[in-house]
Order: sequence, then structure tokens, then C-alpha cells
Amino acid sequence: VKSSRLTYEEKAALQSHPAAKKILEIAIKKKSNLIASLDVSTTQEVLQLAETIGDTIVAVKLHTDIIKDFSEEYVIKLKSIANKKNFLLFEDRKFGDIGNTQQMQFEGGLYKISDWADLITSHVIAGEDSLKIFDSKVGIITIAEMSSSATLTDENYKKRAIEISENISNVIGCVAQSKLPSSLLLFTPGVNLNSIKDKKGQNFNTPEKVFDKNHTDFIIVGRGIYKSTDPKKEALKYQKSGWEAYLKNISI
Ligand code: 5BU
Repeated sequence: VKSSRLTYEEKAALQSHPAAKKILEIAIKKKSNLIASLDVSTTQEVLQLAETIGDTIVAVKLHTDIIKDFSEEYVIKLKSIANKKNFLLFEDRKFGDIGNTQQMQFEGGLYKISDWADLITSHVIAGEDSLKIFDSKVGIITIAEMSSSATLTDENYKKRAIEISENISNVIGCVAQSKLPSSLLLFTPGVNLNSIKDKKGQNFNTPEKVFDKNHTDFIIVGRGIYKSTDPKKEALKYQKSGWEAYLKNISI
């Protein structure tokens, strides 16, 4: 019996955007569907973690606006680690404004996200046209559904968000907490092997659950890795458990 989900090879063949092809190629090559969210506050911590766990991941997800000492030199160093270790740079900026403002936030300011990010997140709250300002090279991941308790992203919102995402050629996937009825790639944050929630509204699932239940493509792990006393060991654990969950998923 054929599994209801496609393999990464099958998905890669369907993609037209280079960032989508690339992240799937890396997944296949490294046997990893792990994205590490390095939500730390100094460039040194980001660089050190990226170097330490770089072999186990397909992308580093960043919140560049929480870094205290951002500089162009940091971007050069991070890019060089990303090239050496073969992972993408994913800025979780969650754009959520009118197109004109988002364009300035994407291209300008201190961070010049458009200069270095392979992937970015964007809300779709401002409607389809607001997403047309991102250059064609960056892979956009829209937020269709959030992981937090009592989020406003209900079924109708998710449906509309997916419709918009399908109409924009550089949207490569969505963040969501349930299956996607679409060939868009699914990215799932709120993954942790040791906790079920935090005290600030976050909900966690295991890698196995998000593959079994949602047929996700990529798991996003933050505190589960960067807060651990041995990030390398923990990243390997998530890599292995994410990959085993994927293999199980394609075999049924
Ligand atoms: P955690 O430490 O594993 O909870 O980190 C999760 C990361 O994913 C963190 O950077 C969040 O900003 C991000 N995230 C999320 O947790 N839930 C969502 O729905 C979205 C992003 Br969208």
C-alpha cells in the first residue's frame, strides 16, 4: 500500500523554487529534517551553536532582532559556517504589515535580511499583495497556524492562508500544526522531547507525533537544543528521532 505522504525525493521533484529544492536536497543528503531555532542573544552563541550542531541540521532559524551585538561581520561568519556545514539561514521575522513597510523591513534597517536570508517567515494577515514585495530568491514560509494556546489561527484562517500561499510563487511552505492539503512544505515548531508546554502559552509535541499526525516535512526545535547542557548530543537525538519518524511515515 502506498503511503499517503510523499517522500522528500518525490517532493523535491515537484518544487520550482531553488530554496525548496535545496532544503529537500540537504534533508536527503544529511538524513535530517531538523531545523534548529537558535534563540540566543549574542552573535558568539549563535556562531558557536551553528558550528557545533551544523552537521545535524538543514537550517538554522534565527530571530535576529533579539541579538545584542549584530554586525555585518557576524553575517559573513554565519554564512561561511552555513556554506561549510551545508545548511540554510532562516530568519523567522514574521512579517505582518502592508507591502510597502514589509519591503523596508526586509531590505533595510540594521539587518538587511534580503542580503543573507535563504528563508523567511511571513504572516498573511495583510492579504496577498503584501507578500509580493519579497525578492524571488528568498523562500517564503507563511504562517497558517500557530503553536500557542488559544491562537486566533482557526480553520478558516488556515484555509485562507494556504490559498494565498498557493498563489505566490516564492512561497515554499507554511508553518502549521496540522496537515497541509497541498504540495507546500510543512514546517512545525513547538517540538520537544521532554516538555508538553511552557508557562507562556507554547505547546510542544514530539517529532513522532508531528510526523504521524500531521505528515510534517521539517521539525523546528528551539529550547530543546540550545538550552541543553550538551547541544550536540541533543541535536543528534532530534535528528535521529525526526528521521526515524519520517521513515516510519513513508513506510505506512
Ligand atoms: P522553542 O524553544 O522550541 O519553543 O522555540 C520555538 C521557536 O519557533 C521560537 O523561535 C518561536 O518563535 C517559533 N515559533 C513557534 O514556536 N510557534 C509558532 O507557531 C511559530 C514560530 Br509561527
